[in-house]
Amino acid sequence: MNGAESLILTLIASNVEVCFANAGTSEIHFVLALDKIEGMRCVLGMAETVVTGCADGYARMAEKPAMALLHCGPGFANGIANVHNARRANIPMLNIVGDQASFHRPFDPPLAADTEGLARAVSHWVRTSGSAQQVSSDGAEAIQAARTPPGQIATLIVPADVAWSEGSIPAVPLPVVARPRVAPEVLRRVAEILHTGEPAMLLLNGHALGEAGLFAAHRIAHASGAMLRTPTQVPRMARGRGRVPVERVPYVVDKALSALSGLKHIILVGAKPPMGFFAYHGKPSLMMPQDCAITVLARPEQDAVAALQELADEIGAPGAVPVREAGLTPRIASGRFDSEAFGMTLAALLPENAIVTDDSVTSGRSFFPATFNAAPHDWIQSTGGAIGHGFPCATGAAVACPDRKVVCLQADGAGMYSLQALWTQAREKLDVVNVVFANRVYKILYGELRSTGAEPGCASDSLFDLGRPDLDWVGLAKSMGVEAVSVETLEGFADTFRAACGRRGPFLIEFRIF
Ligand SMILES: Cc1ncc(C[n+]2csc(CCOP(=O)(O)OP(=O)(O)O)c2C)c(N)n1
Repeated sequence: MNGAESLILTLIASNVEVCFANAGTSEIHFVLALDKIEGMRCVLGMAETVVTGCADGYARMAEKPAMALLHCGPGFANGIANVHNARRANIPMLNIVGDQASFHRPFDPPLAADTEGLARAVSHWVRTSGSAQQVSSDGAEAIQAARTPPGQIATLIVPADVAWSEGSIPAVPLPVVARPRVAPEVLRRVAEILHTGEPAMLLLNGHALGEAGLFAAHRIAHASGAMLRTPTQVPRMARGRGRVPVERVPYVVDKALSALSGLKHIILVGAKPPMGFFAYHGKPSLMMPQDCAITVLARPEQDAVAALQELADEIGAPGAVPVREAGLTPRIASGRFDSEAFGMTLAALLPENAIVTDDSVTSGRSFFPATFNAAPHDWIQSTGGAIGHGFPCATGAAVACPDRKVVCLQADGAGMYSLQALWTQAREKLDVVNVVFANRVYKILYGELRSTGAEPGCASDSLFDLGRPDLDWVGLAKSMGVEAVSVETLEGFADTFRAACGRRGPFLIEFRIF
């Protein structure tokens, strides 16, 4: 068999079941291998940022990598923003990048690029496979690297002659590395801090945001009085009625400083210290009191859930602590769009066990507290700040979880980066309700500009206003095979969303909020 075939067989044996792809000539032998070998679902993304965003959303929900098949350096480069988002969320990602045949590369053909250099910038593990004999074991190592906690980006570059050469055999899958445990002395040290009674906060991230981790953290908070928070954006969080409601550290520096004022200790549980997204003149980078100490309970790759459970036992927290309702009561609101009112309306209508992908930028600022009491669901955000994550992430999540309704909350400017994902949703008949917040501006950037004390001028209006011509989201969606409706009020949204949730398949609601 050839290198491409042995690699595909190795991936299938390693439980990689889906290939999100945008292939070219250098990947033709992979496509031929996929034609010949059963066991891999192939999904086309009509832009590489869709392919990598789908692979990210899939892995967040399936908790294992898909294969992202990309074309040469430029194809990989097109997908980098969403590889970056996956890297920032510690998501397992496996990129297979086809490239120039090794004997052809010295002629410097048009698509030759520093593919390794591009890959290295965003990957934890990079290799260019040297031969057909080697490529399957390279693949097994790449999967193992991707699945190494907390989740890594592995990029395997395969020259075309490595893919087409004969004499290869599949490799044996490699074991998945377990999360290392937190040392008992670290648990004791954190327990001592909590026993002092000084104001403390547990900052939770990664797999600590699953139901078990949140519940253990809740026990600790109950017994010690410590506050619980997540970072400003969450990679995936179990939320809704019966789950522990935990607020995020606010995005705006002054609001974060006020929310965390008075703290003497921040205990990191798979999280980084609370830094601002950006620096602002005269404001601190770390959004916490100057005399607050930082202690690490669990690094991102460690078993934070076990650490939280052991810490709860160590401080004598009761095993069963009722979860109190927090946040707002779900209800269908009426009138024009308002972030909080929309959140309450969504909370009233969100189907049980839904997956929410949130790339809603300024429109979504109040969604979190407003949806604590929705039906149980998972909430996914981009933690890398590269916008254009929502549509593809929702698409990949829907491939991973065909029995769950996916709700994609998408700002319009960010949505334009990767709207081709709608076509993939239609092609694959995925069960996604997309909600586009059409304010027809880059609102956040107007806000950043005004916060300097300036008023927008001609240049800022040219750069931050999305009108002239106006985007027609209903037309865009329909042209890609997705049914769509435009609404202007919360009651209109509620009716349309309810109907969209009552049917299967992709749907788009343009919420006009200009
Ligand atoms: C890949 C990438 N490019 C550019 C930016 C800079 N940026 C941040 S927010 C934003 C505009 C967001 O506008 P929109 O999605 O319409 O949301 P709104 O601010 O209107 O709520 C831009 C261009 C970014 N964060 N990521």
